[in-house]
Amino acid sequence: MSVSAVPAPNAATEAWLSVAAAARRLGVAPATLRTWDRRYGIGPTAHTPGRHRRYSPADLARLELMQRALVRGASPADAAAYALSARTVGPAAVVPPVPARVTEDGGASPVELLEEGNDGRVRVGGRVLRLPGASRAARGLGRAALALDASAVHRLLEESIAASGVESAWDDVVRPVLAAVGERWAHSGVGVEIEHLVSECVRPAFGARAAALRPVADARPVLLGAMPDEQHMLPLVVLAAALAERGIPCRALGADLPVTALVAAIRRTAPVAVVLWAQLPQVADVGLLEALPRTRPRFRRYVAGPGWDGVALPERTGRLLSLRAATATISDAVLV
Ligand code: B12
Repeated sequence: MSVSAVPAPNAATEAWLSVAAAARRLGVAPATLRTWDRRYGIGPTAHTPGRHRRYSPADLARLELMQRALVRGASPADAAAYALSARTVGPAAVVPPVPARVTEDGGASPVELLEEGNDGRVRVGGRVLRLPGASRAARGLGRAALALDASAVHRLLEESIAASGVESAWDDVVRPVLAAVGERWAHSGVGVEIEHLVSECVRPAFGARAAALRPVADARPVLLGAMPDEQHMLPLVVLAAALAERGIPCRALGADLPVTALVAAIRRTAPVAVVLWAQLPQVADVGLLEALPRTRPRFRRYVAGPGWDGVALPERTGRLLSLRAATATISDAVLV
C-alpha cells in the first residue's frame, strides 16, 4: 500500500464540476464519464443544492487514479475497482498499488472489448490509436502515448524490458505502437508530437538496458549507424540492447551519420560488423557501402530497415530483416 498526495474533498473552497467540465479536465469525452459511472459505479458521489449531480474534487481524484491505472494497462473494470478502493483520510488519500498488467498478454476481457469498441482501438480524450490484436501492454503504452504521459510511457517501457527482455518488449509492445502512431500520422497528418514523445522515451529506456550489461571482455564491437540524412534510428538502439543481452559490445553512432565519421569509426574501433539502417528508400545508397574501407581483420557488412527493400546489394552485404533475425545473425557471426 502506498500513500499519495491526492487531495481530500473540500466543498467549501473548491468548485464542483459538471460532467462536461470534469470531462474537459480529465481529457475524456463526457459520454465516457457517463459510461464509467453507469458501468463501474465511478461517478459523482453527491448532489449539489440544485438537482444536477456534480463531480467533487474527491470524485475527480478517484477518476484520475482510474486513468492512471488504465494507462498502465489495467482493464476499465480493474481500474475502476482500484480507484474506488482508495480511501480518503484527512488531507491525503491512501491508495493501493496500481494494478499493472504489463507482463501478461491474456487478451482483452469482454468488458474491456466493450469499452474499447471491440475494434482494437485505444482512445484517450477523443484521440484514437488502432492496435488490432495488440498485447495488453501495447494497449497500455498506446494510451500513455496518446495522453502524452511521458513518465507512464517510460515506466511501461522499463517494466516491459525487465519483464520480457529487449526483443519481446520491442516486437510485442513498442513496435505495434510506433507503427500505429505512424499510420495515424499518414492518414490524418496529426500526432507528430506523439511520435517524438515515444521516441524520446524509447531511446533512454533501451539505452539504459544496454548500459547496464557487461560485454564479453576484449570482444571487437559491432558498429551501428543510420545512413546520412536518415533521422530514424530507434531499431539500432534496440539492437544494441539486444546484442548487449548476449554480451556483444556495440558502438551506436546514431542518426544521420556522415560517411567520414563512419569511416573514422571503422578505422578506430576495428569492428567485427557494421550495420547501416535506412528507414527511407531515398537514403539507401549502395555507393556508400562500396566506399567503406577494407580492414584487417575484416568486418561483416549488414544493412537493415525498409529503405533497403528492393535494392540490389553489393557482394558480401547481408540484409537483416527483423530484430530477432539481426540478433541471431550477428551473434552467430561474432560468437564463433
Ligand atoms: C518514430 C518515427 C519518426 C521519428 C524517428 C525518431 C528516431 N530517433 O528514430 C521522427 C519524428 C524523427 C521521424 C521523422 C520523420 N518521419 Co518517421 N516515423 C517514425 C515511426 C512512427 C516509427 C519509426 C520506427 O522506429 N520504425 C521501426 C518499426 C516500428 O517499424 P516497422 O515497420 O514495424 O519495422 C519493419 C522493419 O523495419 C523490421 N524491423 C522492425 N524492427 C527492427 C529492428 C531491427 C534491428 C531490424 C534489423 C529490423 C526491424 O520489421 C518490420 C517489418 O518490415 C514510423 C512509422 C513506422 N511504421 O515505422 C514513421 C515513418 C517511418 N516516418 C515517416 C516519415 C515520412 C517521416 C518524415 C519524412 C516526416 C515526418 N513524419 O516528420 C521524417 C523523416 C526525417 C528523416 N529525414 O529521416 C514515414 C516513412 C514513409 C516512407 N516509407 O517514406 C513513416 C513510415 C510514417 C508513415 N506511416 O508514413 N519519424
